[in-house]
Amino acid sequence: MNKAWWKESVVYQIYPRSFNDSNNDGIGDILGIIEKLDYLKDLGIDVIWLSPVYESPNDDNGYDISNYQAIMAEFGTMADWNQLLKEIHRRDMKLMMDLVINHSSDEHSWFVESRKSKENAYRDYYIWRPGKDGYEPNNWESAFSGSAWQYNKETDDYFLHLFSKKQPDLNWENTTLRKEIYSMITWWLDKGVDGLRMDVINFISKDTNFPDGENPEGKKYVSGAKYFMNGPKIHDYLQEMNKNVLSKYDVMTVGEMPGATPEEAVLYTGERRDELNMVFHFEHMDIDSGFGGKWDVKPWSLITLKEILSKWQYKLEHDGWNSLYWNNHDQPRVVSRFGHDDEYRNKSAKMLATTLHMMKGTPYIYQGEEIGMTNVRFSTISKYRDIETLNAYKEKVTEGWPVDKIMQAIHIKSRDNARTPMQWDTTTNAGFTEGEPWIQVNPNYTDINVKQAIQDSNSIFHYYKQLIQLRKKYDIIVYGAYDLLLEDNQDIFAYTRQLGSEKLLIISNFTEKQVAFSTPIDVKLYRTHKLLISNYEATDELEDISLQPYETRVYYFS
Ligand code: TEU
Ligand code: CA
Repeated sequence: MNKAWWKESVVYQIYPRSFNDSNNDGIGDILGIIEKLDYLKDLGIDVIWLSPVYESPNDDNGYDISNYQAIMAEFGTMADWNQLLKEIHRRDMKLMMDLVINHSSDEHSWFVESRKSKENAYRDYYIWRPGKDGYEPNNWESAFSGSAWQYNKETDDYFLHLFSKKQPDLNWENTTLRKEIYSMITWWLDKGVDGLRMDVINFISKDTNFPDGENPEGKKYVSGAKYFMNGPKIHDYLQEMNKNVLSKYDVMTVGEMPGATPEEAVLYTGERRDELNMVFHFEHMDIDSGFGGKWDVKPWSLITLKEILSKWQYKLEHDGWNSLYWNNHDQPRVVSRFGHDDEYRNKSAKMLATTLHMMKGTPYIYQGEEIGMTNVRFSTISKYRDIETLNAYKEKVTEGWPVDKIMQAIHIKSRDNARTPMQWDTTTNAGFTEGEPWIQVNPNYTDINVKQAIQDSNSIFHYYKQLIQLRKKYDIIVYGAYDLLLEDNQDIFAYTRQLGSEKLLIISNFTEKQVAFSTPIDVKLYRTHKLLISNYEATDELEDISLQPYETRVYYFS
């Protein structure tokens, strides 16, 4: 396996709106990020992934871009951004920008033109289809509820929007559009950007026949995923982008890919494929969703979680590369989801971090994860801001769900769980802003905040720091081969890593019970073994262990 800096890096995701507000207008901004760079450097971060900071009407908090080469006024200016890049580089860190090129905002000048007339020069930059018998061109549902098609009066036809109706999908079939996108990316890379995270990039190639999605239950709208996820020309487009742009720079790339399988990931990230470095898959994020989708919350099982993560580890062992994440701006907080966010918050956050960071792949930490921030439970829908949550609420009310049941699902799954302001200290609004925050702070900030975490040597923050330092010290953490142990055990997630004659053993208790663990490794085969890290007082001794609630341990053998 070839070595690469992006395989050895740890990435930290910033959601700018909620990170740090420098001018007290209630909205996080670029100067606010600069104020916190020393904090990130201290944590040991190599790369910062910045969620979109481009000009946007904020229908979907910046994932609806109206100008790819300008900075959103609420976040600052291009001069601020230049300064940010300089300050990041000065600290020997790197910057990864978010690239949202499956769709733009409907306020982008391309779309403003495109919708004017069928003869417009920009017409073909978007996906237009005539209606069928007075209805939408097909039965596809938007990710944010309702039809994926929106009627346009001026031209008496419909445009496709897989997300909100203010996010029209770009038409990648159009060569001129692709060239415009490539030159835009080149422009940013020439400014010195080090990495790109590509939003729903495996959606850019659609089946141009736009067939109806299967609809056995006779619903109004259904998923059309089969016809746009990993679509017919996706690899051609990525290889073209790589050849024309990416290959000319030393740039790290990660494609966000809902619905990608590990088999496809090998095609997207294989060493000789010349497409991307790694992908974000969603298989482990779907284990608590029923057939009804994300809001149909169901209990998850550790066996399934182990099965999924292990499958990805095995399938990408020889070719391709994994990304590792528990959290991002679209997902509930992991300590609330797969851990215990009350009595065992500290223990379970460390356990989850260990389980993930000791796997093979590039780890991503989402802001606040390193201090164990939790889900929020706003009592009324009026406190929520996320378009997906708000649309789902309306839809479920119409479908006749009781409000209690809807709110319960929102408390567990809403994207706003990840979007409450970063908790810096115990002052008003957690030190995020002195103004009125755009979304309320989680009231638990008085206990859970960065200031406290830095002072407490036993904090989740210091533990993350240690995990990152271990990765820098031991090659085996980056490059060792993964092997799952105790596959049928419902309480323990245990695995090994192997590099030459070295071995790592990772043991995590996912329950609040004590559980027995006896090591399957023949200790006598090794000269020495030692405990590298754990979240309880533990010794080097590893015969017949009784694991405490949410206990985790990593042993190193050589
Ligand atoms: O998300 C892609 C995506 O598939 C979302 O539907 C995501 O899975 C969902 O929010 C979870 O419920 C990306 C961005 O990360 C997200 O913030 C954007 O809203 C979306 O694309 C559209 O740009
Ligand atoms: Ca601000």
